[in-house]
Amino acid sequence: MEDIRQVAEKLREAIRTRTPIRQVSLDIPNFTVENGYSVQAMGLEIALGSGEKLCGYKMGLTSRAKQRDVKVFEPIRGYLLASMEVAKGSPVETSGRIHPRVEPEVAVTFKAPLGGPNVTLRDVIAAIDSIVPSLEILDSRFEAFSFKLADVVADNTSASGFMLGRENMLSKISEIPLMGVYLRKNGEILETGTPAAVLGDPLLSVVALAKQTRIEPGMVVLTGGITASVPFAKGDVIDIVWPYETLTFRAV
Ligand code: OOG
Ligand code: MG
Repeated sequence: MEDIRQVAEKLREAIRTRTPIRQVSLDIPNFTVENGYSVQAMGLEIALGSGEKLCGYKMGLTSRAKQRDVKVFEPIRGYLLASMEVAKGSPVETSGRIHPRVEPEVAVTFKAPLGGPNVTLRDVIAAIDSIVPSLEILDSRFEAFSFKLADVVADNTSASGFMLGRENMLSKISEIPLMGVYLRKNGEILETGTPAAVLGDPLLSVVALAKQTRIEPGMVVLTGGITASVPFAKGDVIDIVWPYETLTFRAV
């Protein structure tokens, strides 16, 4: 489809100008999920061409809570750029974003390459460097944060930012699915959840990803939101509280 580059450039322009666009599927009625992944790949190519660095991948819509959140009921994958990372404790910029949201996730970093159609949970565990609490910042480039499956895939799964904790939970690997997490906005608890919400175990999300994509040593993978995402605006303070670490930021 010759519109692929055009759609990718429109999405990039939406990020640059902080102006939401119409859902692609409204204007291209036969826009498929496969077309969405082609747009996503083109977007990555354009980003790399302008000096951005790929630092990992993300899975999305891997929990029922998230699927209900955006009314799309299938897991999706996207990519992470180094420029998306916000250092732990740093403020999160709202000025470059359209309608940001935040969600708690489990993140995994890798010390060995991983990938292939027969990857197992055992292979994933052998390749892991660390498992850390994290949060993802989403910012759909579509009007009203509203999209179909193919649209959100094209839009790199709404990826906009992420923050990693420092507390490696690898030694507690079997406890992770039942480790509680809650999200506070300005002191008020808005969401609570457990990582088991993500496919029973967030590491199964990595298995699914590794079957589709090669993960390189040093990369980070976000396994998918555990709860629904929470919108935030300038001045808000967000805390994501885990048993071993709290991630906090102020939106500026
Ligand atoms: C789509 C991205 C989903 C997750 O963790 O489920 C996602 C969205 O909610 O805009 O990142
Ligand atoms: Mg997410």
